[in-house]
Amino acid sequence: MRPKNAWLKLRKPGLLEQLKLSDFELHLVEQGNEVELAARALASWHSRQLLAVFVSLFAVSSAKSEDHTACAPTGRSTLNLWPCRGYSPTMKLYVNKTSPYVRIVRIVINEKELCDRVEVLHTETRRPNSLYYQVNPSGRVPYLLCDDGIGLEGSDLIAAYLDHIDGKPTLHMPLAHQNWEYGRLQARGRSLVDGMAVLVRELHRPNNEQSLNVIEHERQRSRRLADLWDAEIEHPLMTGALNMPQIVLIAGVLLKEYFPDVDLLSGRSRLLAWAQRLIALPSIKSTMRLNQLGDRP
Ligand SMILES: N[C@@H](CCC(=O)N[C@@H](CS)C(=O)NCC(=O)O)C(=O)O
Repeated sequence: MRPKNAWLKLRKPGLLEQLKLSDFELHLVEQGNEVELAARALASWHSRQLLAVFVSLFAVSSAKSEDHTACAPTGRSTLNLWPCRGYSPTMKLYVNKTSPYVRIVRIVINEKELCDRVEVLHTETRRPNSLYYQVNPSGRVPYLLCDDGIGLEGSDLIAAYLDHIDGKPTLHMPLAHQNWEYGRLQARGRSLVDGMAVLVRELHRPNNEQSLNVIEHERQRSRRLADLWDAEIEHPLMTGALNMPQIVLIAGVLLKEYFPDVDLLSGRSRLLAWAQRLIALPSIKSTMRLNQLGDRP
């Protein structure tokens, strides 16, 4: 079989029809799975994929596939999300160790039982001339390289993509009129995470480069927002089935795993009790280093 035919079937079926193929070639093209596999293998020659492989192998510091056993079973049955039967995954998720945005995506991957379909690759952000910038020019993580070579940036988009991949989103609610509450809570959680990300970045710059104004501004913002959450954490959307507002907020709270100086839980007993309930969930626990918060109310 000329491999081009398999590619055409997937990408340009109209063109394929115009080709003169032998019966044998037609049989192969019509066979389905094998053809899709061949087409996928060819599609993987897409330059970004090649580059990604290169970066994974040579450039990304401590590049190694994450141990997939870290994926937490949630008890839900696994659905066949992939158009191609028997096809092994090629989605790649670029991460660093500490990012709350990465944690958001990793919780979603666990919840959706997609661990064996997403390869997790560690990179080091904010490094001059990193080869990672050739995979994702913004240099940010998380970054999801889909199997067709399209890259998605932004934890909100990646989480939505992965939640919808099976056509049965469980973590997102459509922003219809009655769901403004859901949108409001998610935005407030993001507001907290965004501020804390700025705070920890500033705190970990060399002393002579730190801005005390920024640090103080973000510290005060995070305290105000944490107080608000402590008062509102028993909202039904924050205590019911796991959803994006909860995932975003817990990712902010869990920043303290790596940065103890941004603790939101001490002295906020409701928020602490809520966080303790959430970290008991396998999909969240498995993203943690220590599996505990170590706080007193
Ligand atoms: N809004 C983005 C934020 C992503 C982001 O800022 N990630 C940080 C890590 S916490 C990063 O990659 N920083 C590297 C850099 O700024 O070069 C998201 O939701 O994913």
